[in-house]
This record gives sequence, C-alpha cells and structure tokens, in this order.
Amino acid sequence: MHPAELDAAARAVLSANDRGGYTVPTEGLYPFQWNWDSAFVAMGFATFDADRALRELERLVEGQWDDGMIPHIVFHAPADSYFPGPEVWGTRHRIPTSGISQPPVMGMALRFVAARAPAAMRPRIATLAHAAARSHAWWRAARDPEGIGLVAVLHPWETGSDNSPAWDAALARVPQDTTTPVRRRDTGHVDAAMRPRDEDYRRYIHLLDTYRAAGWQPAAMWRAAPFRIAEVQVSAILCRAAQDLSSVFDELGEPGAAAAQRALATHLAHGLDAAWRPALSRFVSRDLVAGEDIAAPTQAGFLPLLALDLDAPRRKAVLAEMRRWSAGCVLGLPTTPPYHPAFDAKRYWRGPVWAVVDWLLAEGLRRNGEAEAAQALIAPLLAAIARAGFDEYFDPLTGEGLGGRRFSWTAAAWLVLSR
Ligand code: 2M8
Repeated sequence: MHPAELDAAARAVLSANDRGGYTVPTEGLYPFQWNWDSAFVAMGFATFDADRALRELERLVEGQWDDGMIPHIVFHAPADSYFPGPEVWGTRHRIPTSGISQPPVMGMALRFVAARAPAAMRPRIATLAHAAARSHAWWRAARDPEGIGLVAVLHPWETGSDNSPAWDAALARVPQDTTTPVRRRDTGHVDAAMRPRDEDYRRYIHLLDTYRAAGWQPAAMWRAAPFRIAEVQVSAILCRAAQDLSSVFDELGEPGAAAAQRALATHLAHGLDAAWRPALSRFVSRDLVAGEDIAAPTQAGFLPLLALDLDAPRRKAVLAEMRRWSAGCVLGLPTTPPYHPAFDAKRYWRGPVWAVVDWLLAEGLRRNGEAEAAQALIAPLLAAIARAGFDEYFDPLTGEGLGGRRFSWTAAAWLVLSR
C-alpha cells in the first residue's frame, strides 16, 4: 500500500472504533475507553482533527474521580464481550469505571494536541490541563506517600504491561483464590497462547477483590496491597507528562500551575535517577513488598529516556544494551529480550513489539540526541505495520501481526510516526 492509502486506512481504523467521541482500542476484545490508549489516540487524531483529539480526552476525563484519579477503563456504555466489567469493579463513580489507573500519557498528549489546535480551543485545553494536573497530584499523593520519587502500582494492569516478566516474582506471592468467579472473555477473541495465563488472571482478580473490599480508598488499598511496585515505566511517563504539562501551562499564561508541574517533574527525575543500575545498563523498578530491585529485563528499564537527559556514559550504555536486546529481531525493541528465559515471541507483554512502546522509546532517544537510533527503531516498525496491518502487537522475530486487529493505538502510531 502507498503511504497515503495507509494514512486513510489508519484514519478508517480510528473512525471504525469511534463510539461517539471516544475510541475503543479494538472491537470486541476491548469494548470500552482505556486511559493510555486514548491519550495515544488523541495524538493520532491531532494529525488531522484537533477538535476530535480534544473530544477524546474530554470523554476520558468524564471518568475522573473526585480525588483526581483517572481510571484505567471508563465504561461509557454496556458491553458483554469483556471481563471484568463494571459489575465486578463495583466502584461508585457517576459513570461506571474501573478502580485503578494507567500510565498517565494524557499530559504528553495535551501538549501534542495544543501545538496543533487553533486559538479558539484554548479554553478546552485549559480545562483538560487542570484535569491532568489533578491526576498528577493524585499519583503523587496516593502512590508516592513516602516521597521516594517513584510512583507505585498496586496492580499489573496499572502499568499497561499486564503479564510482563517484571511482575512474575511479585505476582507469585498473590493468592489465586477469588471471591469473583473468573469468566475470561479475552481468549474468545484472541488465541490463548498470545494472552496471559489463567493463573495470572486469578491473581489479577484476587487483587481486584482485595481493593474492592478496601472500598477503593487509596490509603486502605495501599495498606491491603499484596502487590506494590515503585515502577519506572509509569514514573517516567508521569515525569515526562509533568514536563509537557508545565509547557502547556506556560503557553496558557498560568505560571503557578506550570511551576507545580516542574516541581513534580524534578522530584520524579531524582527518583528515576536513583533507579539507574550501571551493571544492568538500565533503570529498575522496586518491589516494595519484598524490599528488592526487580532485575527482570523489560522495556520499562529504558523508558526513563523519555524524561531524563542522560550523560554520555549512560547514553552509550543504554544504546549498547538496546542493540543487544534487538539481536535477531526484525523490528522494534522486544518487550523482553530473546536471550532471557521468560521471552515468548507471541505472548503479549513477554516479548512482542508494541508500537506505542517504540513510539515512547523513539521520543526518548530523540530527546537524548539519538535521532538516528530513533529512526532505526521506527522504520522497521512502520514497515511491519504496512505489511501486517494495524495489529495490537508484533512478533519481534518474524514481524507477524498478533493479538487484536484494527487496533486504535497502532493506527495512531502510524499517523504520528510516519510524518
Ligand atoms: C491490555 O490490558 C487490558 C487490561 O487493562 C486487558 O488485557 O484486558 C494492555 O495491553 C493495556 O496496556 C491496554 O491499555 C489495554 C487496551 O488496549 O489492553
């Protein structure tokens, strides 16, 4: 297909997944609005329709809780093709939502959209910027209560990288018994070999049951959490989002709000900096229950490039390590390197290449003056999308498209990265 035809096909995916101002990740498998998916989708829309881009974020913010949290799923309309649905979460928001969050990409999206939006849209941008600021304050208060400079996740779903090998040890300590019957729907849409295992799901639901019993109150959830990880992927995204949001506030002429975001970004940058491990040439998350570093190699270890300006020795070390991971791969950065025993080329977040991860990594490489390395990451990804379609993820060894088809964030990645 010609690039112009691919652009049209990408837009067609977004419009097919449009449910009235918000976009589902893909038909059937994910029939609601997901938090970080929508932020990427907003950037995709912004390449041709700033109004629709802002609408996506406005609909996401309809799910924001009074304490500032933006949930990971907003259940705008009923659908029975997904488990766990709103009745399992049992939260009490005006619109049914889940009770946990997801990587806060929204601040990044807002800066991207604002740069492409006409002046008349400034009031809408200001409203969204304050919503994003409230969610940043929630992360800081609810998930970094001790002020270590890294925010913690209480559920693998909050990281966006559900079954990453990074959670294996911490998740193994979570019991498999549940009060909610586990009725998986995902494996009815996608080959089970490309999804998390049943025992993972039992633990995911055990956690959900635990937090529902804690009334979805941040302090009670924190105390009850058998899974608590100070996580570098979410922290890096939050740090970058705070930096981007401070620019948005500067543009809006709100210096006080901008300064608050810069202070948050500085706090997180210190935490991320302390998570660097020279022996591994990457950053590591910390298991707060076990009091240990999480050494398992996953893409998260490179995400801090998005928010930090690395010195030359660290930059070189990261580049060499990323090259080592990609040996034998035909595209992108595998989410787990093939040399590691946990690598599985087709199983979801245990190896496959994800367009949005490479998007963030390329952005981080560019920020660190490594435009060539960024291009080397993106060109084969775009070629794989052109060949296979807008699939959910890709086999790093063959380039085969996997998971859900006609996927919104892959279409958005095409629209943004092919420019
Ligand atoms: C996947 O996660 C959901 C739970 O949130 C699931 O498997 O049911 C992840 O890939 C996540 O990162 C993504 O936001 C979501 C929707 O695309 O699907």
